[in-house]
Amino acid sequence: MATAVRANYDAAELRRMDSEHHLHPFSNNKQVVAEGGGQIYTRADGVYIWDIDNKRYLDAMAGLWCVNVGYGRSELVEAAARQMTDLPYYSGFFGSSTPPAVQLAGKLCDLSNGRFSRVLFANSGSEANDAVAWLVRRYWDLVGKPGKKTLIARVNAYHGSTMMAASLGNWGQMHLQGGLPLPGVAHVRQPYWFGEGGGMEPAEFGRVCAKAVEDKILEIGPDKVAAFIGEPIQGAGGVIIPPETYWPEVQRICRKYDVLLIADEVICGFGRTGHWFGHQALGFEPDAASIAKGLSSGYMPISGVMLSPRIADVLVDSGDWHHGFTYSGHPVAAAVALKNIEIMEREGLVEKVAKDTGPYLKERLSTLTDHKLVGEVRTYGLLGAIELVKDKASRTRWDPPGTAGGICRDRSIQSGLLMRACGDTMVLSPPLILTRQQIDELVDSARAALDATLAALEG
Ligand code: PXG
Repeated sequence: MATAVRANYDAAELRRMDSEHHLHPFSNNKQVVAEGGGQIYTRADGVYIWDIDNKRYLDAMAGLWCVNVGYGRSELVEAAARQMTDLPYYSGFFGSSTPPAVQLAGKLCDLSNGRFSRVLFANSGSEANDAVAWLVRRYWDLVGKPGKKTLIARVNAYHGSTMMAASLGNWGQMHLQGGLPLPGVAHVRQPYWFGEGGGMEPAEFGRVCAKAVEDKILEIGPDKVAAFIGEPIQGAGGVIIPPETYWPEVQRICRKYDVLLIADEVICGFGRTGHWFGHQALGFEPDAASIAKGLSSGYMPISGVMLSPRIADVLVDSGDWHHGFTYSGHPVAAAVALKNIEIMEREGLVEKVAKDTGPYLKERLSTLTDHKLVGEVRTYGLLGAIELVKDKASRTRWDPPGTAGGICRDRSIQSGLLMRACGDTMVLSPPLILTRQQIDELVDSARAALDATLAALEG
């Protein structure tokens, strides 16, 4: 376990270089420069992380929704070191392979309970979604339906930052800033009951949102639609948990029109929902799934596309497959992912989320609904959302959006709790090792941040 950091830098110099040379992803870089550099973190252990000034935070986001087994896992370091010593790199191209890549592919298919039979590896969630778009289009070519090219996704989805992944997503300013979407992508409404359900019961609203998928398929023409893609629970969109009716109905519609169903499991996979995969929790059976983040708990970059036999067998039978990245199935990343899964199994982390900490987080976080700022609290496994509204009864939002969320995030960080704001929704995705005591600590800190936010808004 990491206790101290080897300080081979000068903090002031590091801040200066950050401000002068580092273009931060997804950041207001002007503000970073104005503040003389960004927030620099130097070490972490369990669910806690320390910044360069040695201040400790409870990382309620597990990095960016990924450090599922928590920080400071020396077993993962050893797995990486061992693999680097044996064979630091070889590719999966031209029929080659390495033991960890093979073992990981097999293990992942086992975890899917037979739903998936093959895995194509990549290095990030964005690459996985890019690849899955390529792959489903190729599938339809091979089965003699080359017209089926369009992918349907949802508004306020996040699927990544490559040109195709950002096209599939429809989040924040990405389309505007990237000159997107690329052709062949269409969007439908999201199953966001609190924000858009109006007077409808959740079950009815779920069916209405699923019907939007059917309407879009019919508008484009079933012979032109390749697939529908969605996160089982939208993450970056604000932890949007669809009504129970939604996914089974979307699946029925996709089957009816022979449209492939893709689950983006980048956040929902690997125990986050109390199941190995989010689709198992939400009750649907996708034809393909993209995975990343929790696959290696973020210790190494690795992602993949899991394929059902329906797609996999066609691709295999077709012979040559012209797609891949130098680091697809990187042996060090695969070795770390394998060890990460071994840790999750050995410590029963998925069951722990399902039976113990998930229900406890639900119970404790829902106590915040009495707060004047809180319109709704949502949880599923160890995913949580606290949605801030201007007026509870009418569900009136903040104008401009993010007014309350930005303040709450800053107050929360100041008090030592790392929470993220998606607009005015505070989101939580803590490491799966979080204990009941740490859940209490998290909820107490969140309430203090809400109080400080209210004071700032009313002050
Ligand atoms: N799909 C989903 C569902 C994601 O959440 C990606 C794909 C892309 O993965 P990569 O590895 O290419 O980043 C993601 C990533 C946020 C935030 O602000 C969320 C993500 C990434 C960065 C920030 O909540 N999710």
